[in-house]
Amino acid sequence: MKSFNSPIMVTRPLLPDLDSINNQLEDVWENKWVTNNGPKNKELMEELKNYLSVKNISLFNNGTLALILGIKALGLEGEVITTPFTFPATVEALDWNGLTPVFCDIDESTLNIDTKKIESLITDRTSAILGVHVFGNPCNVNEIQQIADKYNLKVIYDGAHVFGTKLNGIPIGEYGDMTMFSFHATKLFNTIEGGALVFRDESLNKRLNLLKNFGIDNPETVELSGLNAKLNDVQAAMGLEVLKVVPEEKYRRNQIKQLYETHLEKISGIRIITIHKEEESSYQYFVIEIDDKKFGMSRDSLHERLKEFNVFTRKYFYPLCSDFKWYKKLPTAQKENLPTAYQKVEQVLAMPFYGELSDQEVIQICDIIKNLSKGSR
Ligand code: T4K
Repeated sequence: MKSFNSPIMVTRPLLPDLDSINNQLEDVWENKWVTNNGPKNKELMEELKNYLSVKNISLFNNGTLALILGIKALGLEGEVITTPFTFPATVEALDWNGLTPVFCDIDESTLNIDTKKIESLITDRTSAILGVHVFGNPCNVNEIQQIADKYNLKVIYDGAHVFGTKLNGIPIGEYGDMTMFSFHATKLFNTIEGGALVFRDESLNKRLNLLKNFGIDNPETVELSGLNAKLNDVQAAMGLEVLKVVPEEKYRRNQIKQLYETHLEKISGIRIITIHKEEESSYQYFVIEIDDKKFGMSRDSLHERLKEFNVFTRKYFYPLCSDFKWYKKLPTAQKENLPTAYQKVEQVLAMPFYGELSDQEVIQICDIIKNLSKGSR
């Protein structure tokens, strides 16, 4: 089996033509407004409102701070029901708000919060449900909303993986009270580091602007205790150019996805988790699940063996957040309460997935996997 000459990583940042960035930077240099809600920031905000088809948006210097301050703005208290199968930032945002996560098991098909198990976790301390659209697969938003309406709970989504996704023709940010998007370098749309909140209640705009700017209302009034979480104008300038190349990147990722499907679907013991319905998806990740008995090797072994061929997959999201040492003792963090999450976290593998991968490279990755599988031994 042929190994790659240079490493194939799980992703690569989408970088527009350098000349286009230089042109943008010339504007920033010219107007000398480089942060604190400058012209490029405002321009990006308008472009994103359009692209995401949303009314209310607020930009931040990363997705984690966006989520922390979004939760703060909503004034949540007590307990929040969430998933253990996510990037640490999701639950860390609760922690930084003094909230207790209540871990709910996940759906075995989408790997998102299992809506059938939410209701039994609700107590008189519950204030919200925090769902994550894991790997780009949307949560069961309608059922989550029904439960939230019944118990008068807020609904927040960590939408780090669903930039531009539509569900039933409706922009994903329209669901729930608030959705966070991450614009990190590893995301489909990036500002190197960055993030945004989209939200239903227009009056949150004022509060979020205060929260991300030290709580300063005007030069003589500090209204509340805030943080510094502003997206600067150099990042915004980058975003303006990246946004232009997103459609082309999505088109290419769709081709890569189809190529992976064609070659991996035939291999026993592999299930493709990321469905990516045409045009409605973010094409953020391409993720598979390994059934060790049928495949003939565990996910961990495959992950290690692929490195010998210079292919660097990722075991996102291992370990589960419920396994963090500061949450381990929570009743809802116990293994017996999270059987599906504990099973899936040992089986899931994120494959290299970015537009610059060539067809040949994708086919070679699939051939290596096929050759490592039981069927070919
Ligand atoms: N919620 C969810 C569900 C999330 O997935 C994330 C972030 C967040 C919240 C928080 O949003 P932010 O605060 O980050 O906006 C990466 C990202 O740092 C993180 O943003 C992302 N999720 C997570 C899934 O992936 P790592 O630790 O895996 O990153 P790293 O440095 O290992 O990079 C992954 C691969 O990307 C590298 O192997 C190669 C490539 N890469 C990366 C960078 C940074 C490059 O080629 N160039 C680069 O500059 O966390």
